[in-house]
Amino acid sequence: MSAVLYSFRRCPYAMRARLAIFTAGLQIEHREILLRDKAPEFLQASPKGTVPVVVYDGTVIEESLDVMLWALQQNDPENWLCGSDASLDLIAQNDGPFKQALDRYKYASRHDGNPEKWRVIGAETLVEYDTALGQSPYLLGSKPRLADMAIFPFVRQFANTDRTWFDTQSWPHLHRWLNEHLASDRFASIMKKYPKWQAGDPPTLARTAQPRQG
Ligand SMILES: N[C@@H](CCC(=O)N[C@@H](CS)C(=O)NCC(=O)O)C(=O)O
Repeated sequence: MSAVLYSFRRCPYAMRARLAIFTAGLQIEHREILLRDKAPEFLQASPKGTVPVVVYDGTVIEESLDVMLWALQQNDPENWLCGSDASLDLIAQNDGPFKQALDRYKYASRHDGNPEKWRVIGAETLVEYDTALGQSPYLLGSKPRLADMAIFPFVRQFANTDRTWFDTQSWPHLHRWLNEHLASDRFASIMKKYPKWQAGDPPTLARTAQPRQG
């Protein structure tokens, strides 16, 4: 039986999991979850109730980064795991301080109602990315690595919070990098729309996966 992925299309954590699963070429059963109406089977598998979650052979993987590593350790045709310590450092910065600033910027009314303050804080990380991307095409060199794929869905979310503002910032390298990811066939494949899953539905096998290499 295929592994099951519980996912939500617009969640950046779920996007990074789908990017890795797609690139590893794994066949999975995709179950689309609505965050406001979570399937009981999903909550039973993972009571903390966040997506993405992978379930296979009685094992439950509840963190997006662990899902990426699980997929890529089976097949890593583009060597995303190369230099993974440096990737993990960047991802920790993204998932910690940057994500905190992103949430307080995007959902200001749920926090201190001061989005500009948090936009400035988040932008400090984006300036660092722009500088790195001015020195090499990707965050850690000439090829995309785990960090690029784990981080760009969050930069996308930051950009989309106020696209006009983002587009007028002088971050040419960051704009190039983000646009390249967003325009890729890979991204289009993992953003395919699925109806909300419910128990009893015929399995939806992700059919868009790349063929295995190596
Ligand atoms: N640390 C988790 C975070 C996942 C997460 O927070 N996902 C959000 C959606 S983007 C979620 O499921 N939130 C639960 C909810 O909104 O009910 C991971 O990396 O997988």
